[in-house]
Amino acid sequence: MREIVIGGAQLGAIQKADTREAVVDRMIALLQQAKGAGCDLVVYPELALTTFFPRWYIEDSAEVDQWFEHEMPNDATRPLFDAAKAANIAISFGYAECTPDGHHFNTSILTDREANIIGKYRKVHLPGHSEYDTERAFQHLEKRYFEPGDLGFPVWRNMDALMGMCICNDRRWPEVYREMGLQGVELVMLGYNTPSVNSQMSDEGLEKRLYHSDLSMTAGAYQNATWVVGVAKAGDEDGHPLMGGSIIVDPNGYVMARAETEGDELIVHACDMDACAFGKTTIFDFGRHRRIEHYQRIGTQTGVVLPDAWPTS
Ligand code: CDT
Repeated sequence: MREIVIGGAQLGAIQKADTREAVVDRMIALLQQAKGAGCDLVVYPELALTTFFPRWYIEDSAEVDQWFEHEMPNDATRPLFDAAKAANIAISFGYAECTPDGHHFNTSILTDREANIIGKYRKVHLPGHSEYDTERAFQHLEKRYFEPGDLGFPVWRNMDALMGMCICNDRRWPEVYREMGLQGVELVMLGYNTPSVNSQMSDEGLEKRLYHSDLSMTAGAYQNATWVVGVAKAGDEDGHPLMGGSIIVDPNGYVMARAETEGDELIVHACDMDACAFGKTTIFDFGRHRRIEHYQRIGTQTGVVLPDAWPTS
């Protein structure tokens, strides 16, 4: 048995005016709770250090820059790294990254139990739009503030397991899990900021949005025989509600732990990485069963190409 006790550290709302330091204090409080619960690894949400700023249309690049981190760790986040090292707990969290040469990514990092960063992922599927959209009830400007990730979907060896990351909207795309599944992934960690309402369909209920989130993660887990840990930033951020629904999913697609609130909340499960082996060596033994000669479109075609026109009779 290769057991990793995993904590999903859901964060409640972060207001525009909240400082990084105040958020890091909340993250450390969850880390201490996780230590008490025996956790080996704690997963925090997407853009964990700030409000979900892509809802705001900003033209001034200096104003945009305030949401980005130029190094990691930095002065604001070092106390979290120090606390994680002292607790001997590996962590993963998301933040807005500005690289030394000025590129902007929606990024997640993964550490080992000594707080060394051993993995970095940059969000590939950026939802939303890049210009102000008058048709929407609120803005979702990820395509304005970020470039698509340039690192693919790597999988790292950490804590005697094979670990990968993705971020929020990525969780809805089966290609993401399969890219990692093809590297033998046993644990996919992801954070999200998902608005509780659909900016383009006001009558869509929260229940449906939670279902789609669950559906995506449970299917990804089952079809790749991997654990999936999905962690929300939730709650009302300056009048804009984000849904909760953080879950830990086992390699059969069952939800083993689920957040009950939309606030700061820790969910915990003891995850046996060896539980991935059965699915990976039977129904989803990729080496024996995949038929890549029939999958050409997946790697070469982005949008839909319809078959030939209907026959005319
Ligand atoms: N952060 C993020 O990726 N959120 C998206 C909302 C999409 S609506 C434009 C999500 O898929 O949850």
